[in-house]
Amino acid sequence: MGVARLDEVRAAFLEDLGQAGKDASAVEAVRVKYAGRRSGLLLDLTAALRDLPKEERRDYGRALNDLKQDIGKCLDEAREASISGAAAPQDMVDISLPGMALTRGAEHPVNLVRRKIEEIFLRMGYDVEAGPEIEDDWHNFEALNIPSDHPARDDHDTFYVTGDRLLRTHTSPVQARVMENRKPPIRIIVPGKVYRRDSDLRHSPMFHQIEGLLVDEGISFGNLKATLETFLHALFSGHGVDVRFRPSYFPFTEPSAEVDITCIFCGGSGCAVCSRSGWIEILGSGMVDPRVFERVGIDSERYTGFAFGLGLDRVAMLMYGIPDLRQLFSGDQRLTRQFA
Ligand code: 2U9
Repeated sequence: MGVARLDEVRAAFLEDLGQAGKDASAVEAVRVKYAGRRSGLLLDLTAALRDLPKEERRDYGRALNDLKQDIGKCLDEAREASISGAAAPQDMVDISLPGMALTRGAEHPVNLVRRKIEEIFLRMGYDVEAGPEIEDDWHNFEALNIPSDHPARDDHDTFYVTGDRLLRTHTSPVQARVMENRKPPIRIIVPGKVYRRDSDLRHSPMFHQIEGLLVDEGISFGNLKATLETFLHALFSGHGVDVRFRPSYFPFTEPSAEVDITCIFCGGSGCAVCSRSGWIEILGSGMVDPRVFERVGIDSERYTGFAFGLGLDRVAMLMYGIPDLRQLFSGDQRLTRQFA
């Protein structure tokens, strides 16, 4: 016994550890043999301290502490090397396994509806236009004859960015911009995202609209009716819907009309979807108010026009029988795959 014995143990330990290499279980066995809490060799060496003559104890104790520290350090290093070296099971790549399949996505129902509508209007000679989602007060409200005390302009209803910048609350500012920059005849539809501070079962702070505008000489409410009837018959072609117009009010159109179709679920006899009325509201529309023409620099004596708007999300829900608006924005492929 004595310091010489410690040197022997140090040599044996290094020999054993060298043998264990990067094999994690062999390193663990070496740990148990030397530093095991119940029967490790270091315990015996510590117990031996008591039997030594007093004059040897100091040197022995110091050497023993050094040995303990060295063994601990070597074991830690060996353990780390064995984990990264031999690769833990979860890190192993079995290159013989088949690869991970990429799932095929499907077009979102809102985009399916948007494209159906675009195709119908493209056939009628309309262009598809787009514009900024961050708008200024003029194009979103002022140009459209929306008065300064209108609730839509309130902080509660509109997301303001800075100063007079805001997230557009409808796609109408795109039509205003087109009219500022182009002479009639104008025939456009404008699909896009719009933003309102509204969130519940039927409202989402971001939703999708498509609006249309036709401006030319001699355009009448008769042209509005014929265009929207043609459009709705094409969109709901399998359902043979009837179309009706009800008087309404919008700041940017005069006269204005809401447009209903016979319920596509009950055919007009009345059900839960149409609240037993037999009709489903589908569009807003009207003749462009002359004040709007004047604001965007179009001669309202010479030109007349009509405009309309509808919510794409609502139409997608109706057309595909989606009961909850939030499913449209869930990012869940189980929804989209159903309509592929
Ligand atoms: C200009 C002039 C007139 C666009 C119109 C509607 C009627 C309408 C709603 C339908 C459901 C919005 O998504 S919704 O909440 N829209 O009822 N929109 S007329 O009229 C315009 C647009 C631009 C320059």
